[in-house]
Amino acid sequence: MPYKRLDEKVDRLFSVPQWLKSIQDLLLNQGVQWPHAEQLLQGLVKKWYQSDERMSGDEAKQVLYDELLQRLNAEKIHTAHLNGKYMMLVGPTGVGKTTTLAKLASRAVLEEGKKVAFITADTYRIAAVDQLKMYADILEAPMETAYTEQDFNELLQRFSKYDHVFIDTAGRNFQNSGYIAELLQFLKAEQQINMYLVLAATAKFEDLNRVINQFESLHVSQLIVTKVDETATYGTLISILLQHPRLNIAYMTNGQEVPDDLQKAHVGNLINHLLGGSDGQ
Ligand SMILES: Nc1nc2c(ncn2[C@@H]2O[C@H](COP(=O)(O)OP(=O)(O)OP(=O)(O)O)[C@@H](O)[C@H]2O)c(=O)[nH]1
Ligand SMILES: [Mg+2]
Repeated sequence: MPYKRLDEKVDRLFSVPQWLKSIQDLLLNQGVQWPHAEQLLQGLVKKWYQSDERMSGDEAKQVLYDELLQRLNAEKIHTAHLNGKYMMLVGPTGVGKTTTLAKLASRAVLEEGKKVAFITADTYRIAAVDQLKMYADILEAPMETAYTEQDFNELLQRFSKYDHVFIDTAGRNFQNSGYIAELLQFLKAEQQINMYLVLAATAKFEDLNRVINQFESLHVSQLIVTKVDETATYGTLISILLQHPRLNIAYMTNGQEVPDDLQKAHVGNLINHLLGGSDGQ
């Protein structure tokens, strides 16, 4: 009967595939922000219609995987090579800047036989200088403290023959606007300094977003994401990358051990973790 068929059609128009709700829950529970989740789900529903409503839940996850892989193109998350001479780590308090600096330097020395030096601009806490000095001593690398902009410039010169110079900074409350002004002073140095913004994977989306916006004037494009071992949710990170297309993740760290807990960041793995799969695809 034509009327019945029309009814069925209307029903179908307003029905959604059963897996949609569970994928929605998965994305939201993983911390993907609603606007991003909504966009991704709309894309899936469109593909479902195009498949004559035959797409299964597993197929939908594969479509989502491919979509995210394309949007977070492989260059977004890669293991950076230490090609710059001067590397400076900045970011909020306690995220793991000093520990990560030690990991990067140790890898450069132990795996590549590079000559490294350290500068710390963290004169805020006495313990901070000692912490970096301990790693420098283990690596038999020089470490100096920069108290002023002039010190800093002199140290850059002094270490100019080294393969890599790792520069540690004091973590500050990112809402303190003086902090950014202080960092800008360092960037006035003649040498090209590669700045990395260090963020913890455990932080909330709104806070990460605020930190990134706060650092906008420094034109940082490289992120280091720490404490990946302390979270089981990756959606926040995915949303951050979708929200800020200019940002790359250069490194990820997954523990306190120096130098072991420096992770190869791979976009496929990150998406697999998000979708609840295992490593690789
Ligand atoms: N679980 C875990 N802990 C980490 C990781 N990276 C660093 N930490 C720990 O986080 C704490 C703070 O690390 P620091 O390297 O001192 O952090 P920071 O950013 O230099 O801190 P401030 O200089 O005070 O701003 C230490 O207990 C580290 O061992 C990580 O990837 N996973
Ligand atoms: Mg520190």
